[in-house]
Amino acid sequence: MSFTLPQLPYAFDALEPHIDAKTMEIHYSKHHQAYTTNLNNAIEDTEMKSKSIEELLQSVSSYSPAVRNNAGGFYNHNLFWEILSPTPQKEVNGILREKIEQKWGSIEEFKTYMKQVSMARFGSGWTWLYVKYNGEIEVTTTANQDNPMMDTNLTDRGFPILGIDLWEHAYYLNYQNMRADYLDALWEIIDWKKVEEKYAILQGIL
Ligand code: MN3
Repeated sequence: MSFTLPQLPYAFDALEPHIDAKTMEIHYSKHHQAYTTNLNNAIEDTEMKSKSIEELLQSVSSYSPAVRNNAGGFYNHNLFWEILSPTPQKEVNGILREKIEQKWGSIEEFKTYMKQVSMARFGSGWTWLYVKYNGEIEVTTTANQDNPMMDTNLTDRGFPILGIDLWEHAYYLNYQNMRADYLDALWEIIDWKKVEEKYAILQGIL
């Protein structure tokens, strides 16, 4: 099958002032579209066309760098748009809250740790809250368009439930070099309801 750019679930200007309309428009209709198109081109006329995006990522070490980069870019941005909202649930609730508090002490300490990890990523990449195969939650950062599902990732594998895009294309128009300000602003539009839903689905699988 071919992969299709998903509909953005809100207008380009819906996340202002935290993410400006022009950044959203370029990020979605140029960058995300390009990952989607390039992924489809890379798998055309191959056996990869019969695989889901998750299957491609979980065996990505067998494929070309074009598949790795564009399958990652396609999947990562799908997740990113999904967990952002103009009307987010800003509080973390339920079992995910308990697990975060157990591991990092408090939601604030968790956010501080996410920021620290994100600031330490040199160049482009992502920071993830993800669920390991043993069911534990963890935070990691990956380079480029990699993510924890990829089998190139030897120590940190699992399923992402929250991803933060650290590429300059995600924030440069509004924040220039101020990655820290962008990271702080994201908590205003991250919808924990969506993250909790993803966590709950994995609870049923793992
Ligand atoms: Mn991006």
